[in-house]
Amino acid sequence: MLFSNEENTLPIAEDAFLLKGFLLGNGEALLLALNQVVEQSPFRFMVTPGGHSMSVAMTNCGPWGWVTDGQGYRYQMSDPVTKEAWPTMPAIFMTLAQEAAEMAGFPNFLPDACLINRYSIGAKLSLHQDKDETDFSQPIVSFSLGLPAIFDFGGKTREAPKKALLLEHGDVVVWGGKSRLNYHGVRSIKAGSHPVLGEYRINITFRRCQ
Ligand code: MD3
Ligand code: FE
Repeated sequence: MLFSNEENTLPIAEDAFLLKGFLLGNGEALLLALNQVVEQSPFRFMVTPGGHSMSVAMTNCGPWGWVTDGQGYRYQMSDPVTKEAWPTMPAIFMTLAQEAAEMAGFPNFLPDACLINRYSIGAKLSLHQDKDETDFSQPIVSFSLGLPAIFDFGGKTREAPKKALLLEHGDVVVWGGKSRLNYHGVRSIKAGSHPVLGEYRINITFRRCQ
């Protein structure tokens, strides 16, 4: 049975929910689909507009992909490495993202972008806001797989107090409405090994960017 009760839907903040273990049972199918995406558009270390190489390796699937380079942060329809369209979003990604969004109170989520982040041990994502999208009424859905991470969930300003959240293999978070522009970041991944993903954490985020 696909997990469908409410006792694992944990409120984090206004309009933000942690769906604990939501992906368990679909792990293998998700990883198979992920491998097909990565075969077509491999993980790469993008460069920030300031010239720093990110510690998180990234790729995308779906119509639009998030990229950063010397020109800035943006969504684009072609992969700058392959010069081709991004791989199609696997049906299992779309289905699970929509089910999760619906559980969190966003019944009409239709993502057009899917960013895949790969963290090796020591990789981190500094505190930031997600604001390269056009419609902030749409939520962001995030899948966590592999090694655990401590996620810092902040407020509307960089200085606002932060709540630390443990994100583990199989967890999904849905962020929308009043939480959509909150600052957030991922602390440096601790050494460890996951039975399926080894020394990696994978995070897959679904967004409506256009
Ligand atoms: C909270 N990724 O790719 S997504 C990102 O674990 C990113 O790789 C994180 O932040 C990761 O931009 C976690 C969780 C997330 C996404 C959007 C948010 C949290 C958010 C927007 C508002 C508040
Ligand atoms: Fe983010």
